[in-house]
Formats: sequence, C-alpha cells, structure tokens
Amino acid sequence: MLTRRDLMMGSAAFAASAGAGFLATSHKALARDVIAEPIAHGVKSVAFDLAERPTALPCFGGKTLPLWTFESGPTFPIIRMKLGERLDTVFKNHLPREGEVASIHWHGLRIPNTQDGVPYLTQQPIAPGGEGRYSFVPPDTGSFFFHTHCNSTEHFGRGLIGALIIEGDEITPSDGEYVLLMKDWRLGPGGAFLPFSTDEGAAKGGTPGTIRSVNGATSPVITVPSSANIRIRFYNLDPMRISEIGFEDAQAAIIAIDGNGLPPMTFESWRLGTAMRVDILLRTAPPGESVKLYDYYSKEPVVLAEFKSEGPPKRTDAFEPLPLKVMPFPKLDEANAQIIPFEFSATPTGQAIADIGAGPGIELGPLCLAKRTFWAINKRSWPQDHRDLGPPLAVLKSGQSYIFELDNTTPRSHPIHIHGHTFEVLNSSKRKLPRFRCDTVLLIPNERIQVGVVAGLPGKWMFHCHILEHQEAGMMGYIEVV
Ligand SMILES: [Cu+2]
Repeated sequence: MLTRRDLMMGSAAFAASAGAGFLATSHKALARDVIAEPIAHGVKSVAFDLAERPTALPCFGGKTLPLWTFESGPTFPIIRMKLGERLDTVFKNHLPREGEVASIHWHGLRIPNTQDGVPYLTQQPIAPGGEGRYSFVPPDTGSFFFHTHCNSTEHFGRGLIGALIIEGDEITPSDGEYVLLMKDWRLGPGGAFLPFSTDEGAAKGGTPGTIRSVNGATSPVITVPSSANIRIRFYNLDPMRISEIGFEDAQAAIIAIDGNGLPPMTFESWRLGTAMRVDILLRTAPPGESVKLYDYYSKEPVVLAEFKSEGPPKRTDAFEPLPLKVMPFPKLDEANAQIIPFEFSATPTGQAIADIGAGPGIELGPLCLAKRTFWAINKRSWPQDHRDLGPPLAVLKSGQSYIFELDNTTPRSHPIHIHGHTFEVLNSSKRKLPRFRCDTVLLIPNERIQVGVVAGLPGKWMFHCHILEHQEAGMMGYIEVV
C-alpha cells in the first residue's frame, strides 16, 4: 500500500492532480452548526516587557542567541482566554536599539481599529523606554497570535511572537491539546544570527532560515495519551516559509482553519504560508507507538514533530470527529456583492534585483518604511513616507458584502492577510478548494482566488502579504471601512 509519504515524495504530477496543496475531503456534517456563546466575563491582565534575552533553545545546539521576546519565562508566550473575557495588555518597550519602535498587532482578531496595533495607521508606535496598552474583548473563538508590526522580519527572526487562544468552541472536549509553533532561525556557522533579510530573498520567496524548529526544538518528541483524540493547534510563524503538513498513516481531521471551525475534513495534507494556522484532531497511536508530522513541501520531507503514545488506550470507538462550534458571522450576500480586483505583482526593481542576485536586503528605520520596494498591490507599493500613507486600496461600507478578486501575477506564492476581518474563500483559478473562512489566504503562483468579505468595524485596516520581506518591500496597503 502506498503511504502518504510515498505519494508526497512522488512527483509534481501528484501535486497537480491533487490540487497543489489541498488534500482533504469533507466528512458528512454530523450536526447543524452550533453557535459559540461567551463562557466567561472576567478580565485577563497581561504585562509584557519587550527586551533582549540571551536564550539557548534546544534547536540552537548549545549556542546562546540574543533573542527578543515579550516576557521572561517562555520564549513564546501563550495567552489562553475564554470567549467573553476581556484582554488588558500593558507592554514596555525595552528593545535594545535606538529608534526600535514597537506596537502589538493581534492577528486574526476582529477588534476595534484603535486596538489593531499598526504604527502610524492606527496608533503612534511606542519608542524604547515607553509603554503601550491594549484592551479589547476578542469576539471569536480560535487559534490566533500576536506580533509587532514594524521591522517584523527581524522581530520574527529574533523570536518576538506569541499565541493567543480563545476557548469555547468545543462541543465535546478532546483528550488533550497541544500548541505547535513552527519557525526557522537564521544562524551562521559561528552560531550568530545571519542578516534577517537579503535583496535576493526579498525579491524572491523570502530569505530562508538555516535551522528548523517547532516550539524551539528540532523534531520534538511529544508524549501524548494512547489511542486518544488530541487537538493540535498548528501555527506557521516563520517569516517566509511555506509548508505542507501531513501525517504518515494516521487518522486525523482538520477542524478549524485560522481559528474558524468548519465541517471536519479528513486530513491528508494542508498547505500553510506564514501566519496561517490549522487545528487538527488526531487519533493517536496505540501504547508505545508514535505518529510523525511531516512537512512535505521541502525537497525531502522533514519531520516537524513526533507524537509518542504512553499509558493505557483512551478510546476504542471509530474516529468520528465532531465539528467545533462556529461564530455567528454576518452572511455574505454573494449575489449583490461588489467585485473588487486586487493585483499582486512585482515592481520593476523586484525583477531587476531577482536577476542580479544577493544584496544587503531591506532595512527599516523607526518610520517602519523600506528604502526601496520590490512588490506592489494594484501597481502601488507601500508608501515611502509615513506622514502621507496615500489613499486606501478600497473603501468599503460597514455591513456590505464584497468579493475580492485576488490575482497573483508573480511566479511566487503570497499569503495575503487582511486585518480585522475574515475572508470566505469562494473559488480558485487553479485548485479545487473547500469553502472556508480564514484571515490569511495563500495565493500560489499565477493563481486568482475570489474571497467574500463582509465589511466589519470602521477604520483603516492593513491588507498585505505575510511573507514579511514582501510586506516590508511594498506588498502592503490598507482598506478603509466607513
Ligand atoms: Cu508575498
């Protein structure tokens, strides 16, 4: 019998026939949608202190690196909250460089624009020595995260990321839950950081890391209960990597994408660009055995993590994943939606740099602006001057339905992210995709995808590629909701 791995090792023909990165079939819906309701009303207070902390993660092989993190303690903080609770955050900026401003963006959350954390667009950034605050009630359950929104290539590269999990979507609890944060590190032979950006990377698919990790370790072995249904919240938090994850021979289902529950789909593989998440329900192996999670997108499949079963078997029943509760999103009025085209392209500079090869990379100053641009949306690159950000890419009316036609005219993939909203993926010019909600949608080379958007809260919402060097080198703009 062919295993998943044989198939994935197979050939491009397989990828083409399977729809290049989508391999999942829907289970029959087992129940009608159950709407998630608030389950708590308290306040969760979080204090962050953004600073440099020399850290020896297991994947560094004995080296200590000057990471930048949100707090002392865990390298990647994980905030857990219940639907209905308020998050109050105060943060101090102690980043060790003059002019290294910071603000915190809450990725995937449909919160008021003033809390969105984008320097110069929604707030003044916080200078070193300063203090910032956020306060909001996350409106949706799901697997979200947070990060700074200026000089992000370096900030991600140094580890400044964390997860935000809003609970309250399970109809029946799983037998265990595991958060997996995938991220590479760019280390030179001496064990110091390499430049986080290069011209060649910025003008192509991004500058790759040299060491892979999940939760700071290389192929970690995670102990799990035997023959159990565990929930895995998988995050791609690399600055540039595209991954296609899958298990070798295991029963598993996708139960949420970017935090949004959907009818469980048999999980064979799923492609994630940076910033994308997927929630998986896995039936673990019998006692003493293990299941490996692979990234099949690389030339050779890479083991991301191993789930090793211990203890007596939890379940003997058939694997029938239940759907998660869903949020009451406003319904897309597809018939009357206005279609808005967006073209994602390279600038002439991008083409030229790609032709000549490596260079010093993009640099950002305290104004969060690149010195030159390689990428554009609708032929416009993110402005060079923060005092004049230019007009929005589109103006939407709150509550109205739109169809964004996202057209990738480049030979690169682009994970396209919108702030404060979710997309409803409708169709692709190149792949058969299920209908699902997400806040970041992956455009493969020369693909056109239509997504539905119901305009949400008023304000100026960033709209950009989440390959961070693409974002910082021009593939960024904003949408205004009035
Ligand atoms: Cu991109």
